[in-house]
Amino acid sequence: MSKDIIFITVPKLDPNMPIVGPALLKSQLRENGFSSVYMDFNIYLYNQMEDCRELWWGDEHPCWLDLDLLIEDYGTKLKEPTFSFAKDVLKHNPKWIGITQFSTTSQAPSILLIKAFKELGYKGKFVLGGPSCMLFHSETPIIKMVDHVIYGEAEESLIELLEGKTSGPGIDTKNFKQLQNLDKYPFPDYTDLRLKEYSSNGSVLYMASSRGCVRNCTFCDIHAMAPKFKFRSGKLMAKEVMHQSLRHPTVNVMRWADSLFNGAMKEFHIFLDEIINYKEEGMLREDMQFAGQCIVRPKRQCPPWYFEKMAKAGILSQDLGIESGSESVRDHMDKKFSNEDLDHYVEMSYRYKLGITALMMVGYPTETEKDFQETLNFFTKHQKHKDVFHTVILGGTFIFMPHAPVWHMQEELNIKYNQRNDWYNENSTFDERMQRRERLKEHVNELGFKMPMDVHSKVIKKYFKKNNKVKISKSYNEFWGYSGKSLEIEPKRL
Ligand code: B12
Ligand code: SF4
Repeated sequence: MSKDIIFITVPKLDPNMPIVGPALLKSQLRENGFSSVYMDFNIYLYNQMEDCRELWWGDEHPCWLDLDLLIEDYGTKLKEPTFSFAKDVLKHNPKWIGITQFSTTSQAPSILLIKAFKELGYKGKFVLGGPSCMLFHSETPIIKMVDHVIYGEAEESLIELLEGKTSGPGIDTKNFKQLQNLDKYPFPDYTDLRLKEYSSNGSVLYMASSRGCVRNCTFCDIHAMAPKFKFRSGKLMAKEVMHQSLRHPTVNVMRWADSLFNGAMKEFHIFLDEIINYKEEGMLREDMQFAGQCIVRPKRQCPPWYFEKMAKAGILSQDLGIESGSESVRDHMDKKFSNEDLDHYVEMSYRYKLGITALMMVGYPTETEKDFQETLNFFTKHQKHKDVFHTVILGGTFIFMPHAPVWHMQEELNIKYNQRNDWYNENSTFDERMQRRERLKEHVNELGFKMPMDVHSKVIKKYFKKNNKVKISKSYNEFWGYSGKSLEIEPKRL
């Protein structure tokens, strides 16, 4: 029987678990009378291309970002699995194929798939959606290959598109309507996927309980996708955990796919209380744990009992956007927490054995050498708490994201561009930022903190450094897909 739409996710995504967006859309479509299947090209390739696992190391292997590189370095290996996956999709005889653009890595593999579908004679329609569509502009190659793009949340607009509307909020326009009541929407449906195929062996699943963020950090573009912070009720979140746990008994970690899980404190406490109750009453497995991104809140909002309660409910890991050890850098970023707040957060997490994943950012435009030293000092100071840090993630070095507030501050930050189009000011050049990143990596390693495999400097040497075989002529910023052209249309909210 023909399906209305097949949702496809493409590399590069974490092979541990599927993303939640298409699973949410699947259940929402079913409630509105449309059939769909969720298929994951990312995990399919990951399992088929065992000898190319380096493509999944780190966050952004350059080949996923550039179609020519991808074809040059991996084309022969990709061809067979791409076509066989495309054939599996077409067995459903879909009217629509919908491909998630999760990050700028999604475009190149999506183009390969679209070409395969067309070669195999697919005559239906293509629609794209997902966070990185907000970076599209008139010259984005993939736009010309598809029928429609949904910008922003798609729960309502996708239904309108499938019903035959070809314009309206979010349909081929960055102007979209934000959802007002998240409690209205059904739980994500992952039943099309075989969770055992993921690297976590089916032990981790995502849940989405909020959209947007209570902060407005200068370097972040979350407000382009969700200008207002909206959240589900704590009771419903806890019910979702129960629901997924019954459907997928292998799952013992639920991850929030939220910008932060501690945005709505009242509902978060209700959630924690519900989970503690469920566990005490034997309704939920005792070893169910939770992880996700959260913010460092001011000390006065975080008494010891708050951490104790999180530990009791099973919070396993808190991904904390620490970014910098320098208060003045963080103040410019608008992170809104002091060194005292941060020290308290780390100490309390240590006391109650709540894991921390430290998300760091090197080379923010106001970061001087002295500020950078403070980041080194932060780790020295907390070496005694290192066991609580599950991992320290350095990310890349700072790049300007279109739609992020700092994009519009370039003049006041005295930002200039060199011949290669890499930014610099009196505080750092591209090379200095790379060196700082290396110094931080060495320092953190020497102090004994855990870090994931880090391929960043290898990538930079191979693709960007002078005197090496230079494959890329774009600037570092442009290469990751972040260009001012995305601002041709600034998202306006309806
Ligand atoms: C979880 C997460 C991750 C996880 C990814 C897990 C995985 N499996 O790979 C981790 C931590 C690894 C990660 C990494 C990165 N992430 Co991230 N991440 C998120 C986060 C917090 C949640 C995403 C999510 O699931 N949201 C919930 C669901 C419901 O929303 P959604 O995915 O947007 O889906 C909705 C719509 O987009 C749409 N939709 C989705 N799919 C489809 C498909 C079709 C056909 C249609 C029509 C619609 C549609 O409908 C859905 C329902 O409304 C978001 C921020 C956020 N709050 O959304 C950032 C976010 C997506 N990440 C972002 C970035 C930049 C990154 C990194 C590049 C960071 C870095 N520098 O290293 C890396 C790169 C990822 C990669 N390719 O490897 C940015 C993307 C910005 C942009 N404009 O593109 C975001 C928005 C955060 C931000 N503002 O900075 N990330
Ligand atoms: S706290 Fe995180 S998600 Fe929120 S604005 Fe800051 S960086 Fe973005």
